[in-house]
Amino acid sequence: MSPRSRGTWVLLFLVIIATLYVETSSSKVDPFAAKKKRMSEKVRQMFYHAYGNYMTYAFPHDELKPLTKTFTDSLIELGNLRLERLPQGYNGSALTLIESLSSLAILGNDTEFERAVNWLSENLTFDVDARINLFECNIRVLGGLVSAHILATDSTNRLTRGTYQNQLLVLAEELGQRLLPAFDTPTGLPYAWINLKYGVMENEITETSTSGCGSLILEMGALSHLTGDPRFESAALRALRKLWSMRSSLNLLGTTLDVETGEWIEYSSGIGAGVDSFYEYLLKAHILFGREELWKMFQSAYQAVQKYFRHGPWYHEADMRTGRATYWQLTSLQAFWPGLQVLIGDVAAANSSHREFFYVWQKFGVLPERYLLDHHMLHPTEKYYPLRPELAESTFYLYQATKDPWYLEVGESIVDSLNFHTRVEGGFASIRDVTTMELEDHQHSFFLAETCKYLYLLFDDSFLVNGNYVFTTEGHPLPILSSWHERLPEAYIPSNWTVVQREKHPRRASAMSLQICPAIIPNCRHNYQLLESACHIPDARADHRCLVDEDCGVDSTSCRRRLCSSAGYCGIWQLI
Ligand code: DMJ
Repeated sequence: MSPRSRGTWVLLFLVIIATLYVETSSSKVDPFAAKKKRMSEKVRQMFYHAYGNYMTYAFPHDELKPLTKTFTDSLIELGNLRLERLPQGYNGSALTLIESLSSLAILGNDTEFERAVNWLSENLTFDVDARINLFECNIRVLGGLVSAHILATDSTNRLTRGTYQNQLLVLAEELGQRLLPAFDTPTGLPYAWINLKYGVMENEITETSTSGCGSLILEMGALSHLTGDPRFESAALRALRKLWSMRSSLNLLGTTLDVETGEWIEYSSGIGAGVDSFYEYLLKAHILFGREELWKMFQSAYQAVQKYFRHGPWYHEADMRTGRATYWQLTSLQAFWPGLQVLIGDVAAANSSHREFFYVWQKFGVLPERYLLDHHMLHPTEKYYPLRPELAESTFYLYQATKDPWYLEVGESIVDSLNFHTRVEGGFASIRDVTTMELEDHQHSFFLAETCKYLYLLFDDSFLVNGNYVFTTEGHPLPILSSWHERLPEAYIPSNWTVVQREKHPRRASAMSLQICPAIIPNCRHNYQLLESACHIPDARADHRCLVDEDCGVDSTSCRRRLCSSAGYCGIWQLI
């Protein structure tokens, strides 16, 4: 062999060794890297299929009708089941584009993000005769704008090429000012409806929901911090405090109330429709703004939920006055709850509920809107699935907390179902009836803001290395900044991160866990890993007996996990 060809062979050999080294070392870092790459690519395609069709057939109207390839100006319909008093002159506010901004940022699409920001800056106006739902407009439009403004000005991103001059914040502030008159009630509880041009209409409906009053603080608070105008945060905080003061002696709230009298209208409530994001915002606003007061409210509210609504892994509804069960129903919206539990470190409880929701997803192919647990049947009129994100959201949080690859399987199954059942040529269509899989001509904006985003983040969380974010109830990220905090929660101080035994690498503690229990209990009879829990839940009721260990929570005095005995009672293992 000539020296030259010997040299070629040596070079080839070295290349092969180097390639093998790179492959094995990267698979050591993450053995699921290839799957994640494939799946994140698939979700990216889904997002662009939904987005591209919206831009082609519906923009600048609000939402896409994917079957007929046309549009709906649905901002004025959201939350309005009776569709009464719809103004004729409203032509949409590019709702889906606004909702897509933070997803475009997460996907790293700087060009499209900038194009969208420029269009909105030049064309969007809120001086329109549109009677909108305060809650929906706040989480979708205000949240979308505020989050995108922060992302556009974040120096770690390069989403706009020096052309950005706070235009989104100007729009957000204008919208915030138009929303403020809704809070002008004797109680401080806001009207559910307000006309963007004319304010609260004469003889406006005075009924609103708990989430309608209690899920404004993230967006309004962020707006105050960004503009220096305290009115937005004060209005939202006043409403939240008033709402909390209306709780029963059991620390339960109802579902609907009258904003003028401050009286409850619907006393039954759960963790689903009309209430869900109230719980979510107590915790997330505490994380974002560091308000101790909100953490205390959340703790009491969370314990009451676990005590009065929980039945094993399921959650039913109960009367706020007596705690007695009212409706035994699983609803699609409840599936966000495990994600919230992850944020407080109640991972075991989150996992067991999440498994049940996924079981129902698998049974029907998607999550039906309402399932009657006591009759083992679908609700006769709520058999639909409007592309909701909640199960994907909880799957994302659980994977972040555990890195258990099973959640990647769940995510893949959700992606496959969505593509199989809901993808059409003109976008993604809602399902009208999960028993027949008949489609409905509507692609909700939250499919782009949340469903695609959480699925993408499940498989590719590189966006999160830029910093810590709180995701609003509509999936818009808001960064956790020390300057927005009255005091930084201890869990965010790196020197306070706990090290969990049997893990080589330090793991960041969950947001709240350090306030409650240490993560390691030495000398346990069984060497199981202790999952820290923020709340220590006593048995739900006298007759409640456990089925699995996860039903038992953590003992509040010893901070040790309780286990379920074979006779069905919760207890603590004795030390030996
Ligand atoms: C979203 O608009 C928000 O998540 C809201 O809090 C309730 N659910 C829808 C999507 O299902």
